[in-house]
Amino acid sequence: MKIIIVCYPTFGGSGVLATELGHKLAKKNHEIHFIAYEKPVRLKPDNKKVFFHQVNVPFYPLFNFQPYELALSSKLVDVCSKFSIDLIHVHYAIPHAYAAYMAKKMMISSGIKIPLVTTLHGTDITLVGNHPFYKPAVKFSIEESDVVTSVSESLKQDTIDFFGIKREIKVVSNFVDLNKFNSQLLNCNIDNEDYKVITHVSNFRPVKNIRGVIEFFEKISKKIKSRFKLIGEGPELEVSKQLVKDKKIENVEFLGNTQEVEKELCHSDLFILPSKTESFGLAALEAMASKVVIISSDSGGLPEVNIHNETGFLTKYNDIDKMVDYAESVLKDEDKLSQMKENAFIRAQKFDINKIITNYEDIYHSLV
Ligand code: GMT
Repeated sequence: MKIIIVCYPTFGGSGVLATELGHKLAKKNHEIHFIAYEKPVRLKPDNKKVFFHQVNVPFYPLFNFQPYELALSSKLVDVCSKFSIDLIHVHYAIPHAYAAYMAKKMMISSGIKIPLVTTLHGTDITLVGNHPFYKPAVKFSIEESDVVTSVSESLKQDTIDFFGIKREIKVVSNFVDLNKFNSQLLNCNIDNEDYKVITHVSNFRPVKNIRGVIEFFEKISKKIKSRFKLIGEGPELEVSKQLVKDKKIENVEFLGNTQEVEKELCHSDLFILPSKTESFGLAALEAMASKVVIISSDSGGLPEVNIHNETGFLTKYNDIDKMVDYAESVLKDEDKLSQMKENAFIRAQKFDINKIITNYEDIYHSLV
């Protein structure tokens, strides 16, 4: 099948998931055309079945805001006709689903009918999408897509509640490529020093509760000899670095964006994700695939991924003291730590890309 994937090209979860989906589909012999404003960060040029088409928005001084949706829908029409595309799959509703709806309409008038699949990822519904400035357009494009998927049951429910959507929404969870996170295949040398490694991965947006992340390490490092690795970049990165400096917290490393998060996770014991809202928590799933215990808030779809007392611990939002207590209990007990690490990996297998991808392929086949 010839499929267009529209996504954000950044390190954010939706872009990462869309790119990994495209790679896997290409390995299964589909022809994949990525469309974005830049080359997606995880896009690998190693498959002849993968193409990238950049959306350019020419600057014109009359426009206060350059019309990205317009350029995207024109690019969609162009790529569909040049490559005889079978289906468009957009990731993140704003503005991708809206632009794709317009492209579809434009093509119908030339006798071309292309189905549209929209995958909802999280903040497009829980934070940005339901703002009154966007809500009618987001609701409309959800209702007009041929199939809508959401990455968790929780996000599906939020979509129904926030937008009053009555149409079917299929849940297709986030997935992980287990081979990529296999410490043996990665030749991961775990040193036997007597400190524990704690990791956080995110795009440092306010929703990730970075202050909570730092407070957690400040407190746990007073109880357990540990090191902290923070991976990613975003609006709260500089504030976080300053906070660590001001509080004189030691053994903290900010690693920035990395293409090889697996090489950091394979040395980790614990992963901290105290987000205010999290539709699924792909970063936590990738940590679980690396046999890392998760301490997270119980918001959104996190309880569908991290199982309390089994793969890690869940607390109410911003209950950092409770998170520290749980972390201490597991980091002090080697048997419990190895059991929970193993449990995390077993749970991650439920979200193996090879299982989940067939759900998307079934959807595509039902439409084409
Ligand atoms: O985590 C982010 O802030 C990025 C965001 C995105 O859409 O790029 O991630 C969302 O989508 C991921 C992939 O489906 C989910 O695993 C994340 O939980 C979700 N983030 C939030 O809901 C905050």
